[in-house]
Amino acid sequence: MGPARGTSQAVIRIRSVELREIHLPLVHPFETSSGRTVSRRIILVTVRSPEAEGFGECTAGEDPYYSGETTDTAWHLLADFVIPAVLGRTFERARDVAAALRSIRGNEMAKAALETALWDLEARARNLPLSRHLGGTREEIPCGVSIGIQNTVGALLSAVRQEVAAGYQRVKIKIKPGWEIEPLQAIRDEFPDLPLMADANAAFSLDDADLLAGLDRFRLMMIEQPLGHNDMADHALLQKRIQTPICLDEPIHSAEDGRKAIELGSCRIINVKLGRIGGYAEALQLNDYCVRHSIPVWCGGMLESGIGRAHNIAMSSLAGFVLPGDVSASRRYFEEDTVRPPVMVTPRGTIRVPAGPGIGYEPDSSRIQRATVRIREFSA
Ligand code: OSB
Ligand code: MG
Repeated sequence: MGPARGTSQAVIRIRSVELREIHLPLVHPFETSSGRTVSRRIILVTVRSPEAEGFGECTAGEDPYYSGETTDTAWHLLADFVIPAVLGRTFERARDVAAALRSIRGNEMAKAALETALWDLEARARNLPLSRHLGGTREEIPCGVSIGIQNTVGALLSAVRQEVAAGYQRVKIKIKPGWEIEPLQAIRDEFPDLPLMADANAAFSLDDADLLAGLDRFRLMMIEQPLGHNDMADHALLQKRIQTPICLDEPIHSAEDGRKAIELGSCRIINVKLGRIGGYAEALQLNDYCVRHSIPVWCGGMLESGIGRAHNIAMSSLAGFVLPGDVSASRRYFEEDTVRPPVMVTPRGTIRVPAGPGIGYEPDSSRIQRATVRIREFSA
C-alpha cells in the first residue's frame, strides 16, 4: 500500500499496552471434528500512543485442537515476548511491526493480536476507516455462515433453513468421518443450488480419497482442510483425484505458505485468517499474490467477538476477497457482543463496511468490564 493520506510523517509511539481476558458464553455450542466450544476465553489488546488508541483480539482458542496456540499460551507470549519487543518503540508505519516480531517463531495468533491493534491505532490516528487504510475497495462484503456438527440431520437442516432465510449467501458445514455424505445429501435434496462448502478440520487421510471423490457429486464450492493440519503434500495428491477445489486453512501461517500451497497444487482456494497468518502485513501480501494469480480467497472465522469480527470485515474489503467469508452477525454467537453497534447482516447477506475511523466499531466498555477476568498493563 502507498503512504496513507492524512497526516504525513506520522509515527506510532507505543506508550502502553493493555491485555485483558474476557469470558463470553456462546449462544449455541460450536462443534467441529476437532472439538466443541461452549464458551469463549478471549484476549483483547488495547494499544495506546500519544495520538490514538487501537484495539485487537486474539483468535487463539481455549484448547490446542485447531491450532497449537491457546488463550493461555497467547497470554504468555504476549506478556513475555510480543509486548516487550515493541513497548516504548517507535514505528514509522504499522506495516513495519510484523518485521519486529519475526524473531518470535510461530505463535502467529499472539503476534496478530498486537499487530492488528496497531493497524487500528494507525487508521484512527489518521481518521481513516481501517478498510481504506489497508487499500480495501469493497463497501459491502458478502457473508456466509459456518454451521457446526449437529446431533441429527434434522437439526442440521433446520439450522440451514434459518441461515438461508436470514439471507446468507453460502453455507459451510463441518464434516468428519461418518458425518459427510448423509448431511450433504440432505442439504442438496432441499437446496439444490445453495452455494455450499464442507470443512473437515483435518479429519480425513489419503486413504479416504475415494470417499472424498464421492463428494464431488454435491457440487461443493470447495472442501476445506480434508487432510492433516500441517500437510501440503497429501493435499496435492488428493487434489489430483477429486474435482472439488480444495481450500486450505490450518497449514497456512504466512503469505509464503499460501504461495507454496498454490504452487504445489495443494489447494485452489485459500481461507485467510488474520490470527493464523500473524496479522495484516502478511494478509496484504497474500491478498496481492492471490489477486495477481487469480486465486480466490475468503475470510475465515474463529468465533471472534466484535473486535476480531470488525477486523475481519476490514480485511474482507480487499480486492482478493471475492468469496463470501465466515463473517456473520454478532447475534449468531453472543447475546451481547464487545462492540457497539453489534455486527449486523443485511437481508441480502452482506455486511456494510463501516465508514468510521479504524475498525469502525467502538468497544462496549461496560460489556467488556463485566466479562473481564484478568487485566495486565504494560507501560513504557
Ligand atoms: O476451521 O474455520 C474453521 C471456528 C473455530 C476454529 C476453526 C474454524 C472455525 C469455524 C467457525 O469454522 C467460523 C466462524 O463462524 O467464526
Ligand atoms: Mg477451517
